[in-house]
Order: sequence, then C-alpha cells, then structure tokens
Amino acid sequence: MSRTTLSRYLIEQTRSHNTPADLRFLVEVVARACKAISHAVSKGALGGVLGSTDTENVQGEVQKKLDVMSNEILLEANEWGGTLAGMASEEMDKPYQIPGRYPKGAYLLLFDPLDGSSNIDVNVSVGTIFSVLRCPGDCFSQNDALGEEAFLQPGTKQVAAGYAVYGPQTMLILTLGDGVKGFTLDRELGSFVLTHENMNVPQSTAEFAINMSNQRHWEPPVQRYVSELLAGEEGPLGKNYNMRWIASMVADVHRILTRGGIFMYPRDAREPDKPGKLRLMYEANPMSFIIEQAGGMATNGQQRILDVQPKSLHERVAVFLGSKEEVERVTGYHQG
Ligand code: P6P
Repeated sequence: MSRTTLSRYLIEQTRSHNTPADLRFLVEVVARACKAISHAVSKGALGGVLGSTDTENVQGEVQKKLDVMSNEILLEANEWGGTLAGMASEEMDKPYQIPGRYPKGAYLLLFDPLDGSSNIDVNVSVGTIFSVLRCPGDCFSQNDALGEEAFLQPGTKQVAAGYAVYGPQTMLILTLGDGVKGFTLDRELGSFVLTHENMNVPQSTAEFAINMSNQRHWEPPVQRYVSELLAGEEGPLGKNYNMRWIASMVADVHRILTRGGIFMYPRDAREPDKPGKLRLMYEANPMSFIIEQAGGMATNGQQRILDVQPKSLHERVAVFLGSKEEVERVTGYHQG
C-alpha cells in the first residue's frame, strides 16, 4: 500500500475538513523550506555553516550562521506564493513585508527558524517552529506596511502550527486543529511520509525537563514542585522521576509528545522584568497548540498559554507544558 505523504494528507484534509487550499499550499511550502534547512544543518562542518556570525538578533543573542541561513530560506520560500500578508521571525525585529511584486494572502506566518541553535556546533538536535494566524480584517489588501499589531493575537487564533526536528530522523509535526500528525522525511523520495497518525501525550509521567542550574532563581511554587519531584517515592508524590534536559525546545517537546513528561522554563529572579526566557508568539504558542491537540496541557503557571493576549511581537512567557497531571499540579502550586 502506498504511504501517505504530507501532500496527500493535506489534500485529504481539504476534502474531509475543508482545509483552505491556500493554507494547504502554505504548509507544503513551509515543509519544503524545512527540508532545505535540514539539508543545510546536516552538512555541519563540511558545509562551512557552523559557528557564529558577528551579528546579534533582536533578542540580543549572537546569531549562528545557520540561524541567518534558515531565516533566509523560510523568507524566500514563502514570500512569493500569495498566501501571506506578512511574516515574523525570532531573527527579525520588525515584521517582514511581502515585496510589492508578489500578491498578498490571508495568513500570517511566524517562526523560530532554528531553535536551539546553540546546540548545532555540538551536533545535538535542533529544529524549526512555526505558527499560522489569519490576517485580521483586510490587512492583506492594504498597501501600507503591515504593523506588528496584526500579529498580536492569542494562541487560540492559530489555524496551524508545527515544528521540524532535525535529529537522527528529520520529522515534521503538524496540527491543523484536528489532532497531531507526525511525518518522517524519506530522503530518497524527498517527501515527508505520514508515520505517526495521531500523536498523544500520556496523561501521567515520571519524567521532567528543566535547566536545574537555574534552581536558586526560581519562584517558590517551582522550587516546591521540583523538590517534590526530586524527593521521589519517599516524597509527597510517591514515585521516582527521571530528568532530561536537551536545551533544545523542539527536541525536549518532541520527546514529551512521544512518551510524556513535563517541560518547564519558569521565570527567573535575575530578570524580574521578563516573565520567562521563551518567546510567546513563535515558540510557546505553536508548541502549546500542538501539546493541547495531543491531549496535554500548557500554562504559564497562572493561565493557559493559548489564552495569553500578546502585547508585543517578541514578548517572553514562562512555560509549563506536557502531561496533564503534572502541568495541573505545578499550576495549582502557582495558584495555591
Ligand atoms: P538554556 C534554545 O536557546 C532555547 O530557546 C530553547 O530551545 C531551549 O529550551 C532553551 O532556550 C534552553 O535554555 O537556559 O537551558 O540554555
């Protein structure tokens, strides 16, 4: 029996769920760009793409050569198709304007082109995260520059979200709001093939992911929760837990989507003006959409991440996501 490719899945979704043709085309173009990024990442030292540039991004982070390259690949792949009113990227301060020579479309694409890029030079999995919103009102028909306010929609407004993880396999994980599907890149065919029909996050888990070196800077509810995890079966939670931390959100979230767990990046007392490290619009929101669609839960400790009303394009947020039982527990401690 022939395998279902991403293209076939999207066509069948159009028939069964009336997925708009331009959204289908947009997802296919993003997936094609992720194939190109996967190819560039896999070259490593042979491709002269390791190491850093002498520039910083809007986050004040030194840009890796592959950060810049991945951003360019996504912009160039998506600017001409007529599906987008604009794009926003972790690597760019302002929204990207669709060049006047191309038609605009009804969607907004937001992405972290290469998340976890500090891991590239040590050959650890990295990934691309993307989120799709509708352009509010008739913003795609306007000729003037698209402002960031068009992007400032809560995560519940996402029409699609996904990530590509560049690991031992390159996989594309996608939700259109109808569950979560996993596609594995068949490098011989050059196609993403459906290999994970319906991905689900187990309700309970014995595995947590957090950067323990920041422990002394966490707020009391996180201190309490993690100390209970570490207390194991002698402690109040009555079972032993394992810990993993890859320091690449895409890889950590993929593990949780595959076998359960809780991922945490809490706020840090060293930066009282910042609610967390991770970015809401193109990291937390797409990952939260995926996790919720897979039966998990995602909060900032106080509220559902997808309900957060963004105030700025690059704003940050605390993240607790994964197996429902544990996310509910740590959220309860915040609200206790
Ligand atoms: P730390 C990568 O830089 C990233 O944005 C996420 O992918 C990852 O989860 C986190 O930061 C890692 O942060 O403090 O452990 O280096």
